[in-house]
Amino acid sequence: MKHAIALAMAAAFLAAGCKSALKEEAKPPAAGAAQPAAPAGLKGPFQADADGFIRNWLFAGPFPNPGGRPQGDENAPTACRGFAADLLKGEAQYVPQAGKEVPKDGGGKVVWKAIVSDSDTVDIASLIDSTDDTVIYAACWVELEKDTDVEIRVGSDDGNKIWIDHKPVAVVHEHRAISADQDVHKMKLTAGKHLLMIKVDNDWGGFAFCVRIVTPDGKKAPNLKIWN
Ligand SMILES: [Ca+2]
Repeated sequence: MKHAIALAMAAAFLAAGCKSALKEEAKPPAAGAAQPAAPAGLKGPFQADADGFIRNWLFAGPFPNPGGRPQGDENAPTACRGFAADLLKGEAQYVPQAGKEVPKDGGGKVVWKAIVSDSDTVDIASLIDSTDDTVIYAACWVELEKDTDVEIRVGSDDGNKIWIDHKPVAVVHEHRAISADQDVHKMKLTAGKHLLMIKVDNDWGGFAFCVRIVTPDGKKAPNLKIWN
């Protein structure tokens, strides 16, 4: 069955003064959808924090993201070519792993590494030297003991794309400051490990993301374990 793509543009963001906003929400994966096999050697299990925020991640970046919004003109169209490009040469099928190398176009490479954030929000700017016009990937394995209705709640500065078990969940191409729960993705996750991958882009200034996994009442998902 084809996934319905919902496009929510303009009005809310224009009202909020954010002139370049695009949100696309894909239908979330159904319960029982195929889960990719977790590679051997994952580290964990780690606990999400008390509010369900994930602090243990695999991280790869920075990659170039040229063509962002020209400074001083918030109505200008954005290009953000790194955000648009598939820098992993197969994002939707990609299985990240600590130590895995990603060749960069034009030479050089980025190596996936395990990181731990000391707060709810992963401050990407503290992890890399070059933050303007760049994009990064982060990923982890989320394990649940039993089938659970969850909300994956995301915040990002600036935009993000997110995949669960290789399936696109949302594309949020906004230039914005971060706050918790900016995007809420409702889905049922089956028992076992699920691969969560997020791509975050930055035009300029702050560069950060946060992801938490909660039940529909906003409480940390029960028996949630994180692997990287
Ligand atoms: Ca920013």
